[in-house]
Amino acid sequence: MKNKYLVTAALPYANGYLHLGHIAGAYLPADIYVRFKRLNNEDIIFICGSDEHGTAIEISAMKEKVTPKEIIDRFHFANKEAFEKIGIAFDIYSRTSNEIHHKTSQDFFLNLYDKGILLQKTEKQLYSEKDKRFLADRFVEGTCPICGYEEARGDQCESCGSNLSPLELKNPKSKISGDTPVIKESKNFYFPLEKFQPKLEAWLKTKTNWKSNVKNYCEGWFKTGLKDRAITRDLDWGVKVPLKDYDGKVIYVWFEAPIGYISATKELFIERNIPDKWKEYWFGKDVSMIHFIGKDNIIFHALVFPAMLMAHGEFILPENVPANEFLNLEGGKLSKSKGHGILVKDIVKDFNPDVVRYTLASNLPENKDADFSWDDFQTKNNNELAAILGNFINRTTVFAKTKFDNKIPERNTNSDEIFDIIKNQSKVVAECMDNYRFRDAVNETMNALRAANKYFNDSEPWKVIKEDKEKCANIINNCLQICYSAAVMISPILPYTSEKILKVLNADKNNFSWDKIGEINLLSGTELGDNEILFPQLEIKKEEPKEEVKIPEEDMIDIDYFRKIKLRTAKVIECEAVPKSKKLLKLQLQVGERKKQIVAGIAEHYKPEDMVGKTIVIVDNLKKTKLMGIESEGMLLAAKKDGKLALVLPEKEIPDDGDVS
Ligand code: B3M
Ligand code: ZN
Repeated sequence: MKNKYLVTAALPYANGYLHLGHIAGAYLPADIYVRFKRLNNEDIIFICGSDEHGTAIEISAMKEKVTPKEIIDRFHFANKEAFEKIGIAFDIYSRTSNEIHHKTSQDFFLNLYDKGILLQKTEKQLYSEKDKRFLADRFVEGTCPICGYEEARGDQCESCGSNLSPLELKNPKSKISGDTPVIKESKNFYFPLEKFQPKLEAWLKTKTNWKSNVKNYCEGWFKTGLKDRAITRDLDWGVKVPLKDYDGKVIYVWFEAPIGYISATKELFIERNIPDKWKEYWFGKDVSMIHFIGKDNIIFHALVFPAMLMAHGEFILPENVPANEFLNLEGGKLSKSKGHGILVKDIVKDFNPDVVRYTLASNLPENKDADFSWDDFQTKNNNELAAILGNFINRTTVFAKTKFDNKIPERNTNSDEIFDIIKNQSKVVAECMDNYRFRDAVNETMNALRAANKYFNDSEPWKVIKEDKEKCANIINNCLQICYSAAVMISPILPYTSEKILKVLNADKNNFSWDKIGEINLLSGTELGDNEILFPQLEIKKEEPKEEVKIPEEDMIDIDYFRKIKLRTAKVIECEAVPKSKKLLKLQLQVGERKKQIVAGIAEHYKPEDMVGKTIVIVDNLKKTKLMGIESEGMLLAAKKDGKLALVLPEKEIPDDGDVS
């Protein structure tokens, strides 16, 4: 019998904000599972952190002209806070940029290197003389050899979806400097995954309880045949390869990121002042290690990382990898990269985090993609949380308040059938939890609460009180005991609401555990706390989709038409107000060798002295005209909206007479 749990949730990249797709994919099921196990007094640790290496982060930094450190700090802290707000209770939220992680990954790498397990291959790679570096994956752009798309990345063409290697790109260019790279040889390490296939296959055969989506996926990989994988890269940002003569190389992010689970466990127990205890979890045969992930990470957690652990020896292998499918938003895919997801940090600002958890948990993409919609969110709040759970707690406590002096009334029977119903239901829920069927767990939890409401209705305390106060006291005592059971039972899914119920019951969290469900836990005579409406009605206003603003067909011009308009830079050498005009300024311009005069309607926004010295953009070939009797030989460009006006100016210094196109 295993009696310890090591639960991990995928380390999110620290270059974007978490959205609901992430939460439904990995973190919420993991958190529900861990909270449930904690309630059963299991010895469990819950590990996560930011994945802070990889080219995506370096590219983001480059685009924003900041250091990668700035990017990872921004997103690490933002995501840590978002997790806290939505109630994901990790034991540690570490980061792979930490020293301890670099050291742990390097030691792991050296262990395999010393055993002679790693392969070395010399390969041709793109190198930029100008940038003085190799251009891995996303650091090059060029024409896709398959579809001809001109901005294909070195690892993938976004237009046709083909996987590419930088060398396949036609006309490659550095994304850093635009330089045309040359081909240079470079030596890198490979992990011999192919050799591990038989061992992995045998091991996976023993995992009869794994979800079929995960097993099928792995079997698909076995059929194609596993390939050796490069585990070092010619990059700057990452964990340095700990060997002489390997300057300028780092360990591939997907090799070191899962080792992050180990580093974070070490860090956790350093924090707890028992620095050696991490070994109990990573080496102990009595430990179940469970990796919660989204489906795009299956290969790394179900095949590559286990093979790495096998190669290293000593470490335990995962007991399960309950990967989820994807969550769609109102029909379209929720994706960080596409940027149209609902961000965790935003939704928890506007709504009760438990309602978010509940909506996601009751509809997790466990076996197939699922959908999040605001309609569903509102329905879940109003018709389930408020109508079933909120209603039961509220009607019970209000009854006690008005009829029993806001105290838990005395009971004079031991138990009642309703306790058996609730206890049985807790067993059904536990069975779902143990088997990673969290949607079912939510549904069965609600069934327990439906039974509780039915008990209240069938017992008719509002009638009984008129005839037999003692009997009514029993009913209400029962209902309050069930409120306590409900607080325990919902706590993995709705941790904030559970706390609120305990407050209303004036009960503390001592002895809070799963086996208390369906028992008598509250003392008669206890004064109740203030009641509160747990789930106020929600009415989410829908934004009407705006009609796409289109330029009318008859307004469209072709390129030849546009080319006739000669736009040029010009320098303002003199400027004065036009007498008797509020709007007009007269400008003298230098356009290369030429001088010209224009009259422009900008006097309400610019003073003459502001204009002198500016390089502006003009329509140079406009026919002469007169404004208030003054000749104007062109027109300057300015943007105008809502009463504001701003000149269109070149973004950096440029001589006059420059062609603008
Ligand atoms: N950072 C990928 C992701 O966020 C990756 C997971 C690492 S888990 C070791 O989807
Ligand atoms: Zn393509």
